[in-house]
Amino acid sequence: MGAILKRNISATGDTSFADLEVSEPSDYAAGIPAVKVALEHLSKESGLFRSIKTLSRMNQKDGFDCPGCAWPDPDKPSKLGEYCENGVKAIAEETTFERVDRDFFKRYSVEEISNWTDYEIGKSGRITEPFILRPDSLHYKPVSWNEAFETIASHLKNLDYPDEAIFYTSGRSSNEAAFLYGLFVRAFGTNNMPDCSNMCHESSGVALSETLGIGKGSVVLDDFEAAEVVMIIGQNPGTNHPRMLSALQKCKENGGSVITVNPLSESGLNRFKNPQEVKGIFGKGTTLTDVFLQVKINQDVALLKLIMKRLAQRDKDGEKVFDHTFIAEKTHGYDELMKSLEDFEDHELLEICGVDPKEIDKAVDILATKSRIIICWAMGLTQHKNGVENIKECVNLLLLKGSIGKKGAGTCPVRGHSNVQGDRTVGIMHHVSKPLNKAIKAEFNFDPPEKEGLDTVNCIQAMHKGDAKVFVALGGNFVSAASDTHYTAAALENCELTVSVSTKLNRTHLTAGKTSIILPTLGRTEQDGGRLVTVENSMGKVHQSKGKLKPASEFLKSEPEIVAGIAAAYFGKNHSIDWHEMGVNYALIREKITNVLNGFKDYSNRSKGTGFYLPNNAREADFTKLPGGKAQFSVCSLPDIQLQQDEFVLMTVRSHDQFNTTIYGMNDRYRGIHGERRVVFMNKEDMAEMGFKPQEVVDLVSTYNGKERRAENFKLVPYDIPSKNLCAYFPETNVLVPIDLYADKSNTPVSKSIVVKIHPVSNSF
Ligand SMILES: Nc1nc2c(c(=O)[nH]1)N[C@H]1C(S)=C(S)[C@@H](COP(=O)(O)OP(=O)(O)OC[C@H]3O[C@@H](n4cnc5c(=O)[nH]c(N)nc54)[C@H](O)[C@@H]3O)O[C@H]1N2
Ligand SMILES: Nc1nc2c(c(=O)[nH]1)N[C@H]1C(S)=C(S)[C@@H](COP(=O)(O)OP(=O)(O)OC[C@H]3O[C@@H](n4cnc5c(=O)[nH]c(N)nc54)[C@H](O)[C@@H]3O)O[C@H]1N2
Ligand SMILES: [Mo]
Repeated sequence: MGAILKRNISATGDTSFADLEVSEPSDYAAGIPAVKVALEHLSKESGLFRSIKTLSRMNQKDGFDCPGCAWPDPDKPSKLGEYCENGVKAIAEETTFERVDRDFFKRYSVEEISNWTDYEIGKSGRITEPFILRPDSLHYKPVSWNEAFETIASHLKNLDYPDEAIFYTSGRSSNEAAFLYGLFVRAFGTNNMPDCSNMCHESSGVALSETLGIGKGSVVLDDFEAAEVVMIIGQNPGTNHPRMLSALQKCKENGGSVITVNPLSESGLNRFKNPQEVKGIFGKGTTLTDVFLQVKINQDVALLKLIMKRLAQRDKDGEKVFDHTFIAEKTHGYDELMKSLEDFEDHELLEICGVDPKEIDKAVDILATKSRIIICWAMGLTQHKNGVENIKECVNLLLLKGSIGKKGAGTCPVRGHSNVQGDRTVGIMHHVSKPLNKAIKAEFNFDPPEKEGLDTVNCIQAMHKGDAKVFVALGGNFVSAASDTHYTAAALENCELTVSVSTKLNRTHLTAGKTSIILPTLGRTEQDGGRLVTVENSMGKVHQSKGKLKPASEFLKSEPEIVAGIAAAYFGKNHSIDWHEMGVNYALIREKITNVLNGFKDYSNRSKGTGFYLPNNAREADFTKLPGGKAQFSVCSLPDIQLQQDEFVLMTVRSHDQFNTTIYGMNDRYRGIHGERRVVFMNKEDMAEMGFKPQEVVDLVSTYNGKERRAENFKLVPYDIPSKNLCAYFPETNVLVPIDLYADKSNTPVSKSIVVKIHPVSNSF
């Protein structure tokens, strides 16, 4: 009999709340505190001298791409490079002095580590060599690279069908690593390639492909300087894309207006003190938001419909509000859209969205008279049941104004991971692309599988049922990022083998399959034998990234080497693809990408310096690929949100001190939270009405489809949030997101609209 592992799936840590301090939310972002906090994080993790050297290399032409978010660098970077507080924290995490080595795993069993919080697990440091957890063991043990690759290959060979394996990708992998991985998975014989995008911007991809013919945004960075209006809806750039604030500052300096749509008044969108300018350090900074539309969670469609109705009325009254030339030449479905708007009464829409009518008047005035409009959005729109329609409604507004395919205007889905967009471009997807399959066949002489693969939600269900038995992850922290934590953990533990290619330890390594292997890899910042890789930013520009620091351990391999190692072990020496050579020679991978995909001509050369843009039909206002050769208006319905008297809608968001499941620290400075993450923001009047007290300890309970899901021990914090809405941090609240509740068409879990009840905890004080 083997040893039995008991693993804690969602350790809560100390629940005394002794360190929690609540203050007023900040009324500005960045400034001196941002510089101070950034440097504190970096010098604590990796020493001051090394920190300065690291920063001088970030986002420079010959340096490395920031491993944080996907916001683009300016074409002419400043001497200092361009970085932000949270980019620096991402670097600090990667360049830490702490190590997860043989001694570490000898000292701590998997069970012990699983009782730590995600913060504590992450802080244990960089993984130094491959480790294996065997079925009869309570501890990870060192394993050679060779044995690790052979073990993976033999598990893959033992499967009855290739579709019994799952190959997940997070969004930090380079184009080279992702292409090679996608090639191996297809050669192996499955399209089971879920990725973090499934939980992220999948709704954007679906909505934009159907309406504009490309699943990516249409703007470039310079468009922000030329825009008359930037609308930021369901996105918190002050925390998640801080470098975007400089672009908004330029827009404002050039006379543009910013309209913000959010249930919360996020500090980063109020005022920005640019730490790279003297006036940003000593002055008052720039006011960013001109009009704040405080919408109820997931009632953006009602708000957008109301705005469009009001604009349509003014257009009918003879003001030149809509771009009728553009509508006639470039779009389809205008009449249907106009007619559908008549189904709704203004006062109903107003009540549903909950926004102050005076603020809506201001927004309508701005939108009526301007035509260069950019709409930016992120998870506040995508992670709802109707995520796809949320985005289609934004596209409707842009099309009415002729705001697509011209300077200073367009769509801007702000991407998450630094190369999530590039990974998709080079072939990480569960859908079948016929042209891609054809090109792969022509170049590599094998038939890629033609059956659709499983996305994130579907692959979890398949592992849970036992239909999938091997799970391989190129980066990421699957168990903590995905919905329904306990269900997902059970799904992973049901696998024969789980494999994680990782830089740092995380909970997925602990909720592992019967056998589990951790393959440690180089981070973005680290030297890769003089080689460089390429990445694509949120605006479709591809450029190089070259690590500069000494690797965390001499035993690490790069991601392409690891993928090649698995492929070579699986296919053996005499396969028609020379996997070993591909893992060594990244220029060869780039040549193959050029041969297989459009837009990569002269790839290696053109990615030097500031890089090159990939083709983008929406940017050129070319809709010939769409039905009738036209961009498509959509008729969207209002979401169906039915709440009982004691029910609330909960959105799960990021604090200022985390990158997804990596917890940098315990503060959320801009929202006034210090020393604790287990808090729930709640409307003050709701609190009084329900008889709750500030800082009362409660459980959050969801009862979707009759199944109870509970997140225990949270403190209620009174906050400026619409009535019947709540806000808490992910990943602690992922236990509440039902596995079977996801967006129509995109299957994105509904992490931003979970119906919950609040249960008082008897021992609270
Ligand atoms: N420092 C840092 N940077 C990051 C990340 C990180 O964790 N840390 N994560 C990266 C990733 S992968 C991603 S995808 C992005 C995420 O970037 P964001 O989408 O900005 O991240 P969230 O914290 O999920 O914030 C969602 C915002 O939408 C609002 N919101 C929620 N529901 C609604 C709604 O129904 N309507 C409207 N209008 N607004 C709503 C919330 O109040 C919040 O301001 O950031 C990337 N960058
Ligand atoms: N409730 C709720 N759930 C959510 C969200 C939400 O808003 N609310 N957001 C969703 C979104 S937008 C996303 S994108 C997903 C994120 O899902 P993931 O991408 O799976 O999660 P991350 O936390 O970004 O992954 C962190 C891990 O990646 C590894 N890592 C870091 N750098 C590298 C590298 O360079 N190479 C390799 N191989 N590994 C590396 C480290 O081991 C680290 O522990 O979460 C989703 N889950
Ligand atoms: Mo994301």
